[in-house]
Amino acid sequence: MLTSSMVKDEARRIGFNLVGIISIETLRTLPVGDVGGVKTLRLAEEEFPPTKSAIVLGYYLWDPIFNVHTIEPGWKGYGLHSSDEEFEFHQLYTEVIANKAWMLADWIRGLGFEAKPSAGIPLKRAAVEAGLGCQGKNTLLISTEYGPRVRLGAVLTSADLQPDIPFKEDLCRECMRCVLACPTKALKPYKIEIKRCMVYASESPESRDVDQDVRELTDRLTFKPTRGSFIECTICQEACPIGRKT
Ligand code: B12
Ligand code: SF4
Ligand code: SF4
Repeated sequence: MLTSSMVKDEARRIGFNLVGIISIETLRTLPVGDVGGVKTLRLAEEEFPPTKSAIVLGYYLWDPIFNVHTIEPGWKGYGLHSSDEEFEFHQLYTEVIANKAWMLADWIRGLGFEAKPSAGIPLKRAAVEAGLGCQGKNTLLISTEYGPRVRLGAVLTSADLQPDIPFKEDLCRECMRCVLACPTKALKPYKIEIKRCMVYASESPESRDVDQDVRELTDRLTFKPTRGSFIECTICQEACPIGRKT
């Protein structure tokens, strides 16, 4: 037998800071499809047909270096978001989450159930449904304990687990700090103009659909530790007073 509480204990032992569970019925209600040419989000069952539950996971980003992004040689000339180009890039937080999510999936498989990590479902909405927090005015998942400074992941499983209660509160209230802090004015409350986000611009160095002012601000404000790497913008995360530790 596998219970939600056993899964949560193991996820925390592996190092996840937030854990919640949603049912297949809820997974079917999450919005999927193309997100501004950046990623195509998919239904959990498309990602992993045996899915009966998703374990939604949050990992606290306790050091800015987690946001380092490196692109393998040969990338120049290809935006990361160009749909018809092959490229190889690495983000430290993605590697850490994937590694830990595989540890949880392997543990579940060892108990006789099927399980697979997924980064392809809409993770912010999944996290709200799993009770981890609300979506803030910067559109990110805001948890009471860590604010937006968490990276999200999920493990899909054939185990039929007891789901959590969705998060209903709006933690932002009158606050507007993230919206006002964004240098490129990419944010309106609860909405983002994707092509004005400096993360999109950094990941698409050759793209012509990035406005000139956004390109200039990205070049000026994005820290590049080496020729082939950059630290993704986190200004709208850092601006948030909720869950700030330092
Ligand atoms: C595409 C994408 C991007 C794109 C587009 C961003 C976006 N907001 O969509 C770009 C490249 C710009 C981007 C940038 C960043 N990203 Co990103 N990104 C994603 C990805 C792949 C999908 C996001 C998505 O679902 N977009 C679809 C849109 C429709 O969803 P939405 O923003 O939730 O829109 C809803 C709201 O606007 C809401 N809404 C609209 N009006 C209103 C009104 C009210 C009142 C309310 C309540 C809601 C509401 O309804 C919309 C539809 O549901 C996810 C990974 C994943 N698999 O989920 C990571 C993800 C969201 N990104 C993440 C992060 C951290 C970032 C960055 C900080 C970069 C960084 N340093 O890591 C920036 C932050 C920019 C920002 N403020 O959003 C994390 C977020 C973690 C968290 N705590 O939420 C994720 C989950 C990745 C991860 N594995 O952790 N990202
Ligand atoms: S990541 Fe940076 S550029 Fe993008 S919305 Fe947040 S503050 Fe603005
Ligand atoms: S900075 Fe303020 S408005 Fe933005 S997400 Fe945090 S609490 Fe909400």
